[in-house]
Amino acid sequence: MSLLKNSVRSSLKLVSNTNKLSITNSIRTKVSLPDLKWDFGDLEPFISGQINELHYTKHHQTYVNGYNTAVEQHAEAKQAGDVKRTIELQQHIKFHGGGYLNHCLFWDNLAPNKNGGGELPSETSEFSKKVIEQYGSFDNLISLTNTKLAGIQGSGWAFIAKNKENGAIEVVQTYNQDTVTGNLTPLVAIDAWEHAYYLQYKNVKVDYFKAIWNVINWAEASKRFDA
Ligand code: MN3
Repeated sequence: MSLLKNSVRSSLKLVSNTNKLSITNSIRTKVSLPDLKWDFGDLEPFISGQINELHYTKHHQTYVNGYNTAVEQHAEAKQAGDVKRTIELQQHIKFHGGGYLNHCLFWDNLAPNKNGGGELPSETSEFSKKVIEQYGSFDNLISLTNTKLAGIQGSGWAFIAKNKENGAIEVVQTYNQDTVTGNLTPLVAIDAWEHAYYLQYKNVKVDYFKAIWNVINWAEASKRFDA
């Protein structure tokens, strides 16, 4: 996955500083917020500009920072031989790393109507043909995804994903910031955390799940399917 080009390759140099060990970032690459391909207000009326701005500048930034910090602390704990702390920090890496990746996918999964958001992919595309073969229609695939989204108790995500082993399209639901890994390539990632909709949709999250398909970037999903 191209997102992983940003992933951290820790190259930590331990520097002995009298009694204290300190770690310097010699070649370490930190992850950072991706560029957005649209303006915060471009997804209105389906997702408000205020939500997008907070979601990107605050929430996604928190995962970026959390991941960078956890990776650094993890390296320190490992170096110090602190197994308990190493395990704890792996949970942080999983959570913040998942949050970082999922939101990168999410932003690219959305597009304003003026840029093709909501437009189904060409019927001749391999992606479209596979959706019709397996689900009968995009409406059915969307409906199944919305059912999975509505069933999330607490915070989580739903993904339309491609199983690389057999080429099948699957709908997968995860909790917290868990992402899809292994044989699954995410095609569409939808954020079902309250911060993704509450300012606009309040308690009626199913209206957010219905509305978001108006700005789904199916061209991006099709590109991921072909990759
Ligand atoms: Mn979110």
